[in-house]
Amino acid sequence: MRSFLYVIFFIFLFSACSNHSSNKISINKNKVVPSELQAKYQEVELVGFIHFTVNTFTDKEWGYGDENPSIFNPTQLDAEQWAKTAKEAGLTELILTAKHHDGFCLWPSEYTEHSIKNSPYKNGEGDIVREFVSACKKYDLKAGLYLSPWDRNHADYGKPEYITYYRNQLRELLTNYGKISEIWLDGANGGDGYYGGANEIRKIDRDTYYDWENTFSIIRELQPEALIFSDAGPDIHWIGNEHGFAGETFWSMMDPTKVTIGGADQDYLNTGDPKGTDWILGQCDVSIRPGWFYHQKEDTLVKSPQQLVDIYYKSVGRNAMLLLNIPPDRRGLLHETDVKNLLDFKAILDETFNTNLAADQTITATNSVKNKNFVASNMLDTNKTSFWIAQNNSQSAEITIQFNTPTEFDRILLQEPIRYGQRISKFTVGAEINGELKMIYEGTTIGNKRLLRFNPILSSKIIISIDEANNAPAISNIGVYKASIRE
Ligand code: FUL
Repeated sequence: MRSFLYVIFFIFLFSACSNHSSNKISINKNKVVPSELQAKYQEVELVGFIHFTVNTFTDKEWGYGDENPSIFNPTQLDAEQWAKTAKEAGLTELILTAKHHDGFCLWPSEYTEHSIKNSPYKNGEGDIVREFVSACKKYDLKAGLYLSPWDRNHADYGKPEYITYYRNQLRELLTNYGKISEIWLDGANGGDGYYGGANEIRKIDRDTYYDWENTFSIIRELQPEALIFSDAGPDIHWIGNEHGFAGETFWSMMDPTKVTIGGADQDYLNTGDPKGTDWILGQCDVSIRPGWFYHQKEDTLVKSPQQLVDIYYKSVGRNAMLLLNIPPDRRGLLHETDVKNLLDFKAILDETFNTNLAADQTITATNSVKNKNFVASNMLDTNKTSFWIAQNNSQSAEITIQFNTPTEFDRILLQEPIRYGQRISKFTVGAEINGELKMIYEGTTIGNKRLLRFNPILSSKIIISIDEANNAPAISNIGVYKASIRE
């Protein structure tokens, strides 16, 4: 009896110790991880771009800077229509071109006459930046602003005085309009323009002229929570093309010393860098129309809902964010076709992704860390922060989903818990079809979200094999879907 009690006591002691030690297991974070602001931002996936200025009225893409402000006259402008549509389409932020390359300002800047204050819009009393920010607030959207560094109107462009002007404008925008979530800096820089009547070509040195570091510190000081977008980050970077496609392999890390704003290697931007020293999110900008600004002649060329869905797979589904441009027309409204296609795009995504066919199925994994907080079932729950992770020293693992009955599917979603870093660089997906294991997908990176598309299969077993990773592989979510017939 006595020895029996000893045995019970030792079993109790052992399990208490192992529980204790398992709770102490520390999950190694990668060296390069996102800031909390970046991690939250990436989760929102979809952002809208609003290109609107004198170009809408001159039918140009790049205004020369010599426009007479009197041409700017939207007759039915309704920023709430933009915001309401964006909200219904699942976008979480809108970014407005407060100033494009023509230098025309959509707010009554005190530093220039080339603005809305000299236009017929609201008899010169209008402020579209304010209307935009209020509409975003009403519909619970974040509001970002585009302030073109290149200014084809300003007489001082190319001289040091222009940098002071640019910073003054930035201060106006960042102090007078409440919370701004993103400042968007395009890379188009220098060339011909009006330049206060000089009508000449002005070239600048991209590396030195703008002194970006000091401009960025103004942004950080005035709006510490605003993320900065440019070719080179520091928070979000251009994806290297304007089709909305991230690379098949896409890392959220990058080496900012290898890129300059306006002069970056587009292939590098398109794939990111597994050895990158900084976490910089990828954002894929693309327009719903051929141009960035509204042109009536493009009314028949609006991207279809299916084309937009394809772009979604190649941007959000490749670990980047989608920044989709929806340009208001001369009335100041989003065109009916653009609205319809955008809402249909959202409806198709919902049809495809609303039901995770694997939700109640059985999931197991090899090499799992011995800790009840990181079990395989975390990959199928609806909690976004829970995850499964392999043992500290492993770089591979196999995850199996066993269905109760054969199930038809053609889409798989995979997500890594990016707050711990982006780890996986090689994986395959196999499925048991008629009792035989067949390879259905070979992939590289996963990151925040990876969406796999393949022809429909009927199977009751999926095996995801993670073959290479820079740290113990971890997965936060797996989804299995049957695509909407409208895709
Ligand atoms: C580019 C600009 O030149 C285009 O006009 C557009 O604004 C695009 C989003 O960024 O750099």
